[in-house]
Amino acid sequence: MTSIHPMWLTGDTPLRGRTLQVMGEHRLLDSVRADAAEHGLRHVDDDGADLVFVPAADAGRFAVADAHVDGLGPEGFAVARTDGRTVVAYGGAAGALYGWFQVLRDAAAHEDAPPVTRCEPERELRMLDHWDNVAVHPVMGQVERGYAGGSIFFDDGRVREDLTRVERYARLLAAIGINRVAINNVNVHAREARLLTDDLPAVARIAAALRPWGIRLHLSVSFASPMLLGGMPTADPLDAGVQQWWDAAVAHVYGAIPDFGGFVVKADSEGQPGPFAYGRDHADGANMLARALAPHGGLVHWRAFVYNHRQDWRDRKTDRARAAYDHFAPLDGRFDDNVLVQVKYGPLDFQTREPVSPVIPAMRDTRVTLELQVTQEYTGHQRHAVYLAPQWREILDFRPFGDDGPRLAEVARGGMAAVANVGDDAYWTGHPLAQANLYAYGRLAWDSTLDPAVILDEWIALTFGTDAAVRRGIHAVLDDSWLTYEAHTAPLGVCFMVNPHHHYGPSVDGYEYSPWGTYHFADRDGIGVDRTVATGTGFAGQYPEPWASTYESLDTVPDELLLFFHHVPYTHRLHSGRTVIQHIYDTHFEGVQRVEGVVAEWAALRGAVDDALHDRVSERMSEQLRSALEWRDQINTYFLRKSGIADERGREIY
Ligand code: GCW
Repeated sequence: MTSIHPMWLTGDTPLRGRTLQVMGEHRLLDSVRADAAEHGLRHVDDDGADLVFVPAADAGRFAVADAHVDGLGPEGFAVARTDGRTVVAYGGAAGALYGWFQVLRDAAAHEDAPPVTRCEPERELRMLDHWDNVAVHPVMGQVERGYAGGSIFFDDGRVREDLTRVERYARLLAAIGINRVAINNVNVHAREARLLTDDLPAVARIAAALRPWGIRLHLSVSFASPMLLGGMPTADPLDAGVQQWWDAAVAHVYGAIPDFGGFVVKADSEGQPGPFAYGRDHADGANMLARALAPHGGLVHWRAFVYNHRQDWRDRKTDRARAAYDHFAPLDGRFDDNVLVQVKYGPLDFQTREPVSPVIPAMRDTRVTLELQVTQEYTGHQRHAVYLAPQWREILDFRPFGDDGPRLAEVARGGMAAVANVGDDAYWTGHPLAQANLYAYGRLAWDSTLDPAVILDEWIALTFGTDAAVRRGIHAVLDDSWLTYEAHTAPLGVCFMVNPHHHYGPSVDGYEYSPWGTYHFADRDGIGVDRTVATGTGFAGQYPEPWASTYESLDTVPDELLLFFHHVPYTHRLHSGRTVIQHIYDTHFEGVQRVEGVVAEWAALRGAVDDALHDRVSERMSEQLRSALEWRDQINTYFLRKSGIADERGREIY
């Protein structure tokens, strides 16, 4: 194995040399003991240790007040600091594990921690989905939308023999509270389908590498498995033979992996098989799998990413943004309890800026899982430094029913999932700073109210230590990076404008005459997609109030989403006071200037961080700057030529 540059939890902590006592018996407590030993703590067997882990029920013995531990759930913990001693009272063994990582976080920060920290995850399901292929796919490679090398699980057609890297990964994930990992791509090709059957012994080895860190393994499966693997003539979910096939397959999986998490399914989507072929709907399909899994405690994550990807661009009625709602909202209430309908945060596809998907508030009687994308498919392929936590916070903070209603984080009751961004790259994520996104995702899945800047502080301290210049510099690079990326790419929520297939770099009309349903309709007079109820596709009407009216009207639609909802003339004036065309020019010039500033900030950190890491980031940054210029010039030129309206400030456009 090539050397791995660790992510967080790398450095020495001031805990080295301290004594530790862990009370209780459980394999997760053994993990705490082993990890603490690795961090230089010394185990002792008396009550005098510096750091004590104790079941909540016995915490009184260490003078921890009942109020701090009352009702702690299985993953909850309280850290109490008294007289130079730290006591972690845990609800269950997983709570001890998460408590240990809290202690490490606090130690890395070198700041005075509060006397008591009580912590429980906001949601039970905190998942990462890998889009890793077993065999190298001719177009998509080893990892679909992966920008960090090969897969840590698979190598050219098989599960890796050496899973040391997976063990390290699992520990890093435990440190951010992730407890479920789906190991393979939702596009399940013929080779990958066999993970469910022939490969079970090897999959069980991966599960064994994840288990010590409290992580359950999930598999993406093909809906057509009974045909692909079982030689059956059909995969009809209402067919008794098909149901029996799944029952047996699932029983087999649990024989090999007793704590198996369940299935992730992409059905009737972008060419994947599904229930539509048999005239059945998605509830029929999902429930059939759910019933096979239920006796074993397994779950089905059933994706709502269903739309017509063979659309005719001439047809202005069909709107891809509407599709998930049209398919799924009518099924609300019909899904079994162990089905989670997994919905991408926006109605299209992980764009830099989209409104929140209306499917999530529409399905009040369904456990909806919010799906985010950590891998930077549409945000610069881990060549651009783009910190996504601010975007995720906006999504999580969205109140679908208005100011008095709950946040999206509460409405999506089925937990959180996100597409992973790591690979076998020496820095795990290609761009070393992209590690911050993985870190932030885990922390927000645990507590969606954490401040992105505070999360970044944690990551910096755990990864680089407490040097103030490093901390300031990385904040300068990352804090506003999402808005910077938005500034120099597709304007005002219009989406796409990327190169087809790989999705990197500008191509204003790349998808304009394609079957994928992602259009912007720019002509000489204006741009944008009319999704109003009054004159457009009606998508705005899929929202509950107040949003349906807010998005419907030009008077109230937020500037950043204007072109997602409306087709307007270039001379239309935004709430900001600028015209659309001037906004396009200004933001693209500003965006590039901001990237130039970021490059300078990073250059100033030479010598303050490891040289090789500095080189890697610098190399990515030259590409980020080149790419930002390319975006600026193509977008500005395109709209100058279309509109014939000059830049008020007379800057150079081609
Ligand atoms: O974002 C798109 C990607 C596909 C992906 C699909 C999905 C796994 O371009 O590569 O397929 O979404 O989410 O299923």
